[in-house]
Amino acid sequence: MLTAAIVLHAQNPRDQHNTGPEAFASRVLASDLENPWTVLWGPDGYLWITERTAFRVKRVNPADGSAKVALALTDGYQAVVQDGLMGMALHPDLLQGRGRDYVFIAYTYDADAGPGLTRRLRVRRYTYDRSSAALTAPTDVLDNLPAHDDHGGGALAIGPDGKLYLSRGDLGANFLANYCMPLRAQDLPGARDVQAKDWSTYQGKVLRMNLDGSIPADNPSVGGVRSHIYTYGHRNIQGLVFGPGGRLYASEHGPSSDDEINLLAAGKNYGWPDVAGFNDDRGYVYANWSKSAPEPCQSLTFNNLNPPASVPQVKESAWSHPDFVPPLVTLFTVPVGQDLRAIGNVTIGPGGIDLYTAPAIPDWSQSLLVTGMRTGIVYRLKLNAEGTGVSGPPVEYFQSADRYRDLAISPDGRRIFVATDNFGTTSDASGARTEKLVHPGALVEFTYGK
Ligand SMILES: [Ca+2]
Ligand SMILES: [Ca+2]
Ligand SMILES: [Ca+2]
Repeated sequence: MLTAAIVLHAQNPRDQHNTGPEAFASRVLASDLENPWTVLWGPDGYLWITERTAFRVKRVNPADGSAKVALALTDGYQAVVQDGLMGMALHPDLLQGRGRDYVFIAYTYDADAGPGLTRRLRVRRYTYDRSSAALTAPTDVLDNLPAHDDHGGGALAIGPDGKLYLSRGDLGANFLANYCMPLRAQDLPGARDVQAKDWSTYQGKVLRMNLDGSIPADNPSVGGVRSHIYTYGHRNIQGLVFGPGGRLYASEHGPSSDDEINLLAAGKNYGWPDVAGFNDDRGYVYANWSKSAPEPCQSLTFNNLNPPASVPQVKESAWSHPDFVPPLVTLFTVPVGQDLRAIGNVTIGPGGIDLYTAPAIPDWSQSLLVTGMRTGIVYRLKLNAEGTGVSGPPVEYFQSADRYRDLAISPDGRRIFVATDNFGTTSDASGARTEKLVHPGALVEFTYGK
């Protein structure tokens, strides 16, 4: 039996490690952060961090870890693990003396002024005031975006086209406590919805907006309607980064398998929930709990991998769409002939994504770096020359019993800063599940060549 158990363990691709050879020194730069979510290297040479649960934007000095609070938001609402102050994007003109010292944030709030709760997400612009080192002059960009208690997306990026990109998750529909909530990642707005500013279909999407929140004239027409929707069919994207040629890469959570790295293209369909990862019938079948019949969904007990017969199930290969785009890579897909129920989840829990462009580390230039929250690993994925694919398997770095949430890279490419969750589940060095985090709520610095 022992031999069989070892074989099964080895079949989980998440536990078949491919560790990079480079040496790094590490130190904890800051250890008092409250659920950091986004970390960016700013034009002032500081690390700009959002604290999800504290609703703060902090600027951390990379020399000594000292922090200054640039913003303490007072009108947010946060209650669960996928809401609060999440995404942040720095305008490329920030601190360039061009009068556009803009910082954009995405956060959840309660749209019900009374005792009721109406969860929504808002994108807001601030202007950074250098003399007071504070974010001032709040201006709402786009609000009333659907939000819920799970799968909140929330990644924000500004493109070389001067547009804002925002990920919205599927709100956790058709899953766990929300198993009877219809999953709307494939739903698209009609012209009248857009006219009425009804954004209720903006779940499971990536949105593209002008800096004032309006719909860009060159947004794709999806299903015959132009809206904020840039791409759709997403489960939960928590990382966005632009690469050469204006290419936009996303890190997306899969269900029990098939976390994805996607190259986003206007108007395309990324498959969820009909397909997870590639259209390969491996480890995933779309079970639509809200359509259970004749037993109503509410009468059922949720079981992700064993839905009862009343729940309609559709194989991936029974679905096709002309605009479907498969991921560049998955982390990971269930091996051929293997059953997810036997090997366990093969997901990494992808958080943030960044692009390494410096020459400092040989062979690293034009690599995507992705954080694994569930594995405590940073994965490096080398892009091909065109940036349209990934060459070779992911290479692993920095393994620690930590939930690596997001990362930033110093401009010289010698230092990588990784922000960690304060609580949750990850893996220890043996791959075993643990909730004992080594560096909760921290910013850990890894310096190359030491
Ligand atoms: Ca309220
Ligand atoms: Ca997909
Ligand atoms: Ca699949």
